[in-house]
Amino acid sequence: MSVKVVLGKKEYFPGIGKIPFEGPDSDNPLAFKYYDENRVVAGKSMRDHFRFAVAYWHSFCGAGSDPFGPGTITFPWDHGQEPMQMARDKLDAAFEFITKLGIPFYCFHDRDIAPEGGDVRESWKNLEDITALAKKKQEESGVRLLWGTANVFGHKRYMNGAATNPDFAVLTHAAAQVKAALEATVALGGENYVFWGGREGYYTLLNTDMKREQEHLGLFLQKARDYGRKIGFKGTYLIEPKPMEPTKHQYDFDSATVIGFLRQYGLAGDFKLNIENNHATLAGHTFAHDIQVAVDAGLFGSLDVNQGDPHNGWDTDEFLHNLYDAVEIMLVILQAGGLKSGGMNFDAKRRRSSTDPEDLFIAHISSMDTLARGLLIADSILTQSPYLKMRKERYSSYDSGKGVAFERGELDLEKLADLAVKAGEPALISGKQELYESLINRYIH
Ligand code: XLS
Ligand code: NI
Ligand code: NI
Repeated sequence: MSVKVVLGKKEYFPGIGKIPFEGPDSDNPLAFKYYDENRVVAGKSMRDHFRFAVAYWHSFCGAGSDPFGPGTITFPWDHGQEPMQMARDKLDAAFEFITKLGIPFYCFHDRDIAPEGGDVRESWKNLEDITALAKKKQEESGVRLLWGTANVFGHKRYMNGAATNPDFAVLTHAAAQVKAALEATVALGGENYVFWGGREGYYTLLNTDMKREQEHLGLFLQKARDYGRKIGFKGTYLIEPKPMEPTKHQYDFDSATVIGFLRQYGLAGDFKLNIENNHATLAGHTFAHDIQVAVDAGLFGSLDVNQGDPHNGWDTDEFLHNLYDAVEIMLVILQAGGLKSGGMNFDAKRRRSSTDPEDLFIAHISSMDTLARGLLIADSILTQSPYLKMRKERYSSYDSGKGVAFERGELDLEKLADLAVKAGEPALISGKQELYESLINRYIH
């Protein structure tokens, strides 16, 4: 791809302007069909429902390499210049992309935006310098930081983990990175700060003291939380569950596991969950399930939207394009009262063979449209269909008589058993799964 220079300013995506909303009848791949940022649905604009964010690492760093071959995508901001110059060019390109797409937020790891230096101090300086530039870019464009994080899994020193590394010296380097990433997040007004486990987990129990490693993780997160609060971070800390990859057994396995961990270490007041579709499915759950688990615990924070391939078990990080998934999650999110300080971050990459610059736009547009359609359909199901009534009806035996007394905790086991003796065998009540499924499908049109 070529770079255009207009009035001394480089344009990294020439020929592509601001992405317009053209409606469902449009054939233009570079226009929104359903995502109309100002359209109000269920009392909120679409912009506010989704709080979409671009993931810096996939969109501007990952050039498509896989275990079988190197990258395929040529980034015009990467032509062998020295690392800090490349970071500055990449920042320009990123803000051009985000602004043209009309997405309100972005997310990054420290190493996505600024290169690792020769030692801790140089790495800090690099991040500080780029943070100052990013701040200007945010002010000029109105784009905001949904969350920052530290990449404490890529460098070889983290091969046995970061906060759970058996070597204390490695843990201190993770602390140095998290400290600086928290400072960058605060400087940029980040609304959340994410901890994804990275290599916090194990490959074999033979060489692993799991209890000790998890205690270290709990302590590390407490210290990180305290430092963030000390420097003025008022946002939400988020843990992102994932069951496996890179380690065989990641400690932050799924929503339920992380909720237990947060409560055990006294973190539940400051931390919530950042849930990712492809991680939930790797854990054997649906995206909707893991979101609902977090909602029910009062710990639903934010989402990494993507999807896996239903026919294999890999973390393929595809752009979410499955409408059924979108409807299912929007049903859960709408009933939960929507996203608060969280958002929907596109933790997704275009396929290795999608090498045209416009493919990065199309990938985001397609996913935003899928989710916008999911919102419209879910809203109709909730407001126009008998869905909620049907589900409530299933539990109506607890809404009167002895059922109410049970829910109030007034019936002991003996009294409950007496009721069974008196009433005899209950009539079978159908769960009606197929009826629910047909109802959802009727609204997908
Ligand atoms: C990797 C994770 C990662 C986090 C941020 O699987 O999804 O990208 O979102 O560290
Ligand atoms: Ni992921
Ligand atoms: Ni993620």
